[in-house]
Amino acid sequence: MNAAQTLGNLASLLVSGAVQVVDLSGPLGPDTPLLKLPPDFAKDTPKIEVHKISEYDKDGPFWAWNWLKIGEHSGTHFDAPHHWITGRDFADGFTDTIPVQNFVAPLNVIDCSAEVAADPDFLLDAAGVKAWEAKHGAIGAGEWVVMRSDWDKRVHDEALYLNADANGPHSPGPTVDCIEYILSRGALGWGTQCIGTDAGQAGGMQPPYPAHNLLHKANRYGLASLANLDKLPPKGAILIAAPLKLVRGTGSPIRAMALVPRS
Ligand code: 23J
Ligand code: MN
Repeated sequence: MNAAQTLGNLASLLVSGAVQVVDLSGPLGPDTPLLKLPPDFAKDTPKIEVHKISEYDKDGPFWAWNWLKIGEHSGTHFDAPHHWITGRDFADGFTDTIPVQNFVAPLNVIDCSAEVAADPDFLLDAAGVKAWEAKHGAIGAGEWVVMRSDWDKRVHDEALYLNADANGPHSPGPTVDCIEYILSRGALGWGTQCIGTDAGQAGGMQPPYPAHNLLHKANRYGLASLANLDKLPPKGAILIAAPLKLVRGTGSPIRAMALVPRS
């Protein structure tokens, strides 16, 4: 089947509802949980602010609109290569220069929800990814790999979502060899349902924050705070995840969504 026919079929399937669109973004507003870095780094992303300009009143009798104060790395968001020092030199590593073809791609969903329920510091390693591939099929070049942890069920409560104690945050993520392995398969990027692409304890890994370090060194991308991965098949979905075209942006909130066959 040629591309035009296939796209035409997809159009029909979207209109009929045989292909459904699943919302993979969490709510974005003043209550959205935000990353808190260790105290040696004083600056964090400020809370989101929504400022009303008018709402059918003296400042705008017929119109409602707001202005926003919002960090690039807030809520469900995209990490661009320039976010990390290892990715600093890619001309196409900013939100406005990444080729848009990369914003629509096949999605592999690795379900770690049972492991994470038993241990919030659970780490997915390369052996775990290979075991998943043996069951569900190989991860192909140009495809996203995301870790399902069901951590989005905590997002209504920042303390529950960050899950920090005196030893720092406790949330799941990838090992160094996990990221090395998916990059060796040609993955487009790595996503999680937690505040960042790395595990809560990843500052102590070698290299520190390996998802950030290795993905962006390879000019690849990250996704954080994804929602509703429990509504997706392990393989077969198509992810649409596009950052705002922020000039020299290092990341951006996204409305992430997946195309899935109706079950
Ligand atoms: C800055 C420093 C460390 C981390 C992060 C940002 C993120 O997780 C992020 O949002 O990219 S770990
Ligand atoms: Mn980020």
